[in-house]
Amino acid sequence: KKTIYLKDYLPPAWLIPETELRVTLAPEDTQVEAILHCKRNPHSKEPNAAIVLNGERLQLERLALNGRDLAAREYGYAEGLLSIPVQADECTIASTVRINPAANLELDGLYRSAGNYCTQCEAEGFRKITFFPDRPDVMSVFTTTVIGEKTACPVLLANGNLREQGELAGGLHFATWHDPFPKPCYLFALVAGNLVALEDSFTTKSGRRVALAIYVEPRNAGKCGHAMAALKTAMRWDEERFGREYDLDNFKILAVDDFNMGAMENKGLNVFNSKYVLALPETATDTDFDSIGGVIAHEYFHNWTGNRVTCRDWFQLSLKEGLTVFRDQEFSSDIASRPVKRIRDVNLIRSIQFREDAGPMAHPVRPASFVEINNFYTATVYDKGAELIRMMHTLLGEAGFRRGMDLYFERHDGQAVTCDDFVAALADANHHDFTQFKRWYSQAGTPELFVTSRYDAAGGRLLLRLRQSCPATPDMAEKKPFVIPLALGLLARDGRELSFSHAGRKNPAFLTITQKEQDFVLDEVAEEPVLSLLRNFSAPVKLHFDQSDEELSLRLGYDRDPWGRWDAGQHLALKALMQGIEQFRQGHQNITLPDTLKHGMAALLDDERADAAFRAVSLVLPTENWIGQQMAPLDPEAVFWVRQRLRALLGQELRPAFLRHYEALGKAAHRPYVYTTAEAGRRALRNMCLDYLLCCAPEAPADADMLALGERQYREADNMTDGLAALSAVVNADRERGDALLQDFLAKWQTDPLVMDKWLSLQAACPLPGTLARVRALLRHPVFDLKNPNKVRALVASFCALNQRQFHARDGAGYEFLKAMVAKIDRFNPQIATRMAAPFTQWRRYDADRQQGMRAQLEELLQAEDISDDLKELLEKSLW
Ligand code: DPP
Ligand code: ZN
Repeated sequence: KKTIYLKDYLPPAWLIPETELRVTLAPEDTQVEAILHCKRNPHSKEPNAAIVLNGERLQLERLALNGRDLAAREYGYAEGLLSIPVQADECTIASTVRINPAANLELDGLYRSAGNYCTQCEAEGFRKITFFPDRPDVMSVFTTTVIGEKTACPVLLANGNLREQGELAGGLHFATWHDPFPKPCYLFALVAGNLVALEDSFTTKSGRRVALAIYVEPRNAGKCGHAMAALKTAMRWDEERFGREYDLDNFKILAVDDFNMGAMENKGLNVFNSKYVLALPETATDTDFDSIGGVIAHEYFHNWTGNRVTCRDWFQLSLKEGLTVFRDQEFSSDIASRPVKRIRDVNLIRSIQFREDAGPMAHPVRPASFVEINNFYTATVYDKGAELIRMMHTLLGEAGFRRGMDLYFERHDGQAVTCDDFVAALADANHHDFTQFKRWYSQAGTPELFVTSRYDAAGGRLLLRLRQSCPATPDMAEKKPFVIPLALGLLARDGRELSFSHAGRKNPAFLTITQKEQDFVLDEVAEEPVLSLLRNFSAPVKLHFDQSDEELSLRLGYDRDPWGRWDAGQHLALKALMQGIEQFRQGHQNITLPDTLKHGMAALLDDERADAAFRAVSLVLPTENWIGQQMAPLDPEAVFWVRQRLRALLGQELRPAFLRHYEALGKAAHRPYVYTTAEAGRRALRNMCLDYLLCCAPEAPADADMLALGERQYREADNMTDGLAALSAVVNADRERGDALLQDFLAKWQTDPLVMDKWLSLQAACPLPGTLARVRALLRHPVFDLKNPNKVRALVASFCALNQRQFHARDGAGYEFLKAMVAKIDRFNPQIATRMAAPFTQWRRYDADRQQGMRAQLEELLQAEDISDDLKELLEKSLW
């Protein structure tokens, strides 16, 4: 497969205004008959072009042009492209192909999960179902007839509204679905099988009734209530916040256990990983409940941002993903805790996206080239993409942003467009110039912002000196300055918010940085302030600004921006961690806990003004990933050791406080379990206390009383949140006691695949010695299945990406394990294999031995025969 470039984009030579499909299902031999109504594109730059259709793994039985069968010499077929010369400007192409869904283990195209049929077509799966111009700028009105056995497939679904259904000879039946909205084929979906549905309805703001249904295997009936409630909340929210109403007669969701991604927004027929649908208090944690709400909303919001207005080409993926992530973030913020949502999202950006941006796979939010598009469903395209939307929202304000969105939909409904078109709509609706801002779309790498300040007491002025730079990335050496909205506030030494003015404006929420070096003067500053910079993480940059422990403590206690409080705490902790790491590397194991950190954390724990969820998330020390990014070379053992040691010290030295809150929060519990923001927050804080209480220094034995506390919570829990938190705390503290609980958990839940994912993941993430041997043994456990992506993520990714201490063990056994897994999985599911290989891309950040260890595995993988294009792209870019 060759590299393709954004600059080579050409409009399609042919359009397909209408498509008729007739799919006759059989596990190993499904027949797909397609009729494509084709028209030359008046905007094409190739006036006499042949019709070119994509097709892979298809067994072609018949090809006809305007009703006449074509002989093999009348068309060409090579490397997945079928080319049919046509003289006229309009024609009809009919094809009949056969495919084998049962053999489809890459889970791309039409495949089987638990005996049911489903499809995944984004990005390029439709070409594995039938011959078609498989590119998002060819939008077609689809009419789909699904034919299946009445007994095996009582339910037959496709996109759109039901037009007809009935019986056929031989125990078969059919259903014909018509989707009136032209769509690219990546949004096509077909579902069939023995399914049951939770049904409901939603009345739109204009009074139309929409039938809602969530389809699952019969054993999962009764687990869809939360997903359904979330869907209805999301539908209402999109009407209220963005004025977007749903457009079909029905909205259907299918949940399957075998799915490469989280979920897929096919028009009117979303297909979901069951992880993001199924939930009962006994089987799902509060975090699961949260993410179900977020993903249901995300896919639903795609109906407008992705489906009604779609992408011109796959370089524009962030057009729909960045924007839809922004929308789902806003949804979650509006229905639960805005600060906590922001903190979680920023943690993801710093831990995952910044690292990606600094590695060999770095790419701009709108990539300029790629080999395999599946490799670009990344934190950069999704989450940094959402940060770009958020910055534009900041620059325009809520009302201006909404005006821009309205103009975007007005201009582009029914079209396949670009990120430039989106930004132009925001700009035109507000007469705002985003020309320089757009560098965020084309320049990869994380900008660094260096700030110094000087207070001029006589003039009551604060002078800010700012400098920005952006490291080189593999695709680009020199970066031009970015537009950076820097939100800020000033604190007095007693914690009050201080007022100031800038350029004649009173207390502006942010300054707009546009130059490489830029000075700002803030006036009317009554006393020397403590600065709160980058409030609410107003731009995805690394901020370098020296603040003393005292200043950070003040912000941790009093910053009016909750994100700023959290960030100050992270900063304070990071200073302690880096100091400890320095000592550890010099051979000292007796790392001590700085008083400022201890007192800051203690005050936060006791701060009843702040809600419990905020306190819980703010008590978490910086992630290993984020700490690791401050080090060169990265020493994962030191990072783990010192972080764990500081956690254990906090747990010991603040034990009375943690115990007091633990007891009080337990008494305050609502019984039985209810999932509400307040109750989830209370559980989060209580479980955070438990986690600290059970935390012991590396290689030190756990405290017997605290272990007993964890065991008691495990036994008494009436819900998965509390049960799993206790299980995890005990497992990480003590092998033997952990094993006893793991046995109990297995016996209780072995028939529930999603709960077993938790069981696997917890064991793989355990930092205690012996975990790799455990993981290897679990590969042969009956609940494990290498063909199931959730299982692979639970075991392999939890070990290789979450358990950095054991994965990076000096003997290289972790590397050997990952290589073997990647090689094995790549033979049947390249997308998952390539995702699993991600930890190897970071090899250059480590010491010479680990570098050598990882590099050798990358080279070995590359030398193997027949590796997928997906994996090959990752390996070549990593080794380059
Ligand atoms: N299904 C994936 C998502 O919604 C890709 N579109 O992000
Ligand atoms: Zn999406």
